[in-house]
Amino acid sequence: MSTGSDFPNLVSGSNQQNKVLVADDDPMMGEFLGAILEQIADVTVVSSGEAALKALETDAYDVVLLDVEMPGMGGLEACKAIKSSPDTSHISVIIVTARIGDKMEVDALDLGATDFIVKPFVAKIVLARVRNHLIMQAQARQLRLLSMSDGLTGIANRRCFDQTLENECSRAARTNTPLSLLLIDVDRFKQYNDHYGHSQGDECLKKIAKALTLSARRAGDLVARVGGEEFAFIFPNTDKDSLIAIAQSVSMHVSELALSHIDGIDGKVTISIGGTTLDGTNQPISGSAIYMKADELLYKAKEAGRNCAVIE
Ligand code: GH3
Ligand code: MG
Repeated sequence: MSTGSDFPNLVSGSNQQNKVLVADDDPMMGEFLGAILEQIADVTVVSSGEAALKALETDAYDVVLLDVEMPGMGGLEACKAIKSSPDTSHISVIIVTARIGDKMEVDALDLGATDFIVKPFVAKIVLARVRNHLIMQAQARQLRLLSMSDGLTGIANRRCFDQTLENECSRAARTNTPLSLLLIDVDRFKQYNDHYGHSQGDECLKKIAKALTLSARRAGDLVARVGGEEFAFIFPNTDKDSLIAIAQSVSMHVSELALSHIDGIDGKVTISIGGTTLDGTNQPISGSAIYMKADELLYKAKEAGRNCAVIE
């Protein structure tokens, strides 16, 4: 039997991230599948469709194995629920059944199931199938990560920022909580490039990005590179007073870099900041509208002489 010992390298360098959920009402079957799959993943075994959906609410899984016939919610119904929720639709669902037939197969595939395992099964085939799905999930995860990160600095990119901002605007309106945004633009960066060269300009942007990440401290905070020398923060559940304090810390972290700039203000690389807050009682607003507002305030900071923040 393959032990899957070469698997961690194939997928992610560690099998920590590979999580499999098994739902089977037969405790022996659940235990057996768990023992097989433990070789390649962290496995959780539950005994119903309802328990599987509950587990998915609190933990992220890559692959879910669902027995078809379970008391209450069966595997096909659970598969439908998993595939119709945007939070879980990316998960590979494998239907485990003793009664495979054309109709069952078509129904399950129509519901979004990715594969079948037919009972009685051969352990090494189960292992190989689940391993292949875990590899595909790891590749998809890698692609999602790449599509959301900025190639130069490694922080989030504009696409990630725009999506997150729309989601957070909706959430702020739904939950009546404040939402704050900061836009940051490096001052006189064209002169920096002209004097020090483009590749040193790139290094400067990388250092600034790293310094900015020090101010994105809470789990929901996001910092992104949204343009050439423009960065932006999203701070969910953050009011204006907090935003003002954060803007000060952002400026402080950049000035602590003490990057020389021959044409810069006081001979250093500086930034200008525009920031705004939705106070939680506003009407719902789109991401692009709050972004435009912050951009206007950033423009005011530039007009005010640069190296300052305008927060309204
Ligand atoms: P201001 O203070 O008004 O912001 O002036 P600025 O010179 O920073 O602004 P401007 O928009 O005139 O120039 C931005 C410069 O940023 C020009 C562009 O070459 C540079 N830039 C944009 N993206 C990159 C990048 O990825 N790497 C480097 N090195 N430079 C970049
Ligand atoms: Mg600039």
